[in-house]
Amino acid sequence: MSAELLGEIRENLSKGKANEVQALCQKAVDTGIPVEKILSDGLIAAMAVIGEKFKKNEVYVPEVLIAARAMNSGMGVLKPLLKQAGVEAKGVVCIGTVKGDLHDIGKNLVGMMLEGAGYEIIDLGVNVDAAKFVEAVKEKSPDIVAMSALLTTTMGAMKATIEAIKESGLNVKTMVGGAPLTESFANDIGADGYAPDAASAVEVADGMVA
Ligand code: B1M
Repeated sequence: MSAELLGEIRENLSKGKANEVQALCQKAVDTGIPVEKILSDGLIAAMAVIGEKFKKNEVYVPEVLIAARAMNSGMGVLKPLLKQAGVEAKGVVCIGTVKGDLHDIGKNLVGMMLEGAGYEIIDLGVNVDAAKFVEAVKEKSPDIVAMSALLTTTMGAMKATIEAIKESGLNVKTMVGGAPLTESFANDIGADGYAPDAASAVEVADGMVA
């Protein structure tokens, strides 16, 4: 029964059926399946499959966004119960698109995939300058600062942000990504990690908090 229900949650999430995922999560809770199990074997497992398919170009941005929306409606049921049960997020990620850059579709996708993988996401939005990242790290003590840039002209803002974080003496990992970036650029600016796409961002984050 429990395995069947979790399978139904995965199947409906992968089809982006938000209402069904929400109802099935509620049914799973009512049936007595532990909330952590519904999260890990239902929602997170399904998002991981979507992430892998996205990486292989078997599904595209719209499907990922629709699946993430379905995941969010399931999370609406689980979140308060996870809090009550004292279940900790895998890690906390402060994410933002860097100064001068207003592109947020990729950044949002990365945030959704990370959330789907069990991270708490603090979204700082777009056009985020170094001072705002530093302030967020001081206030929220995240494990990872994740920066996105889509313009060659804003890649330099990542370097400035990493330098500002280091100068402030804050102990936080930094991850960068976005279409114009390369791994060698990420290394040059002193980032702790680089991910070419949203699914890889989860792998990189997992490596950082392990
Ligand atoms: Co703009 N834009 N845009 N744009 N735009 C590009 C990026 C561009 C390549 C188009 C082109 O000329 N061919 C070009 C940049 C050229 C360059 O510098 N290399 C460009 C330009 C020039 C501009 C303006 C300057 C245009 C102008 O006004 N003259 C202007 C800049 C505004 C600003 O930011 N200050 C501008 C404006 C806009 C819109 C507002 C109209 C809109 C953005 C809407 C929004 O985001 N809310 C827009 C869009 C939509 C695009 C394109 C068409 C699509 C970008 C996108 O969302 N892709 C883009 C051309 C293109 O890519 N075909 C273009 C889908 C998204 C899922 O992919 O963001 O790459 P992406 O994210 C991926 C990975 O990169 C990675 O994972 C994601 C999922 O796999 N990733 C990370 C991203 N962040 C990550 C962070 C990580 C890890 C992975 O870790 C932290």
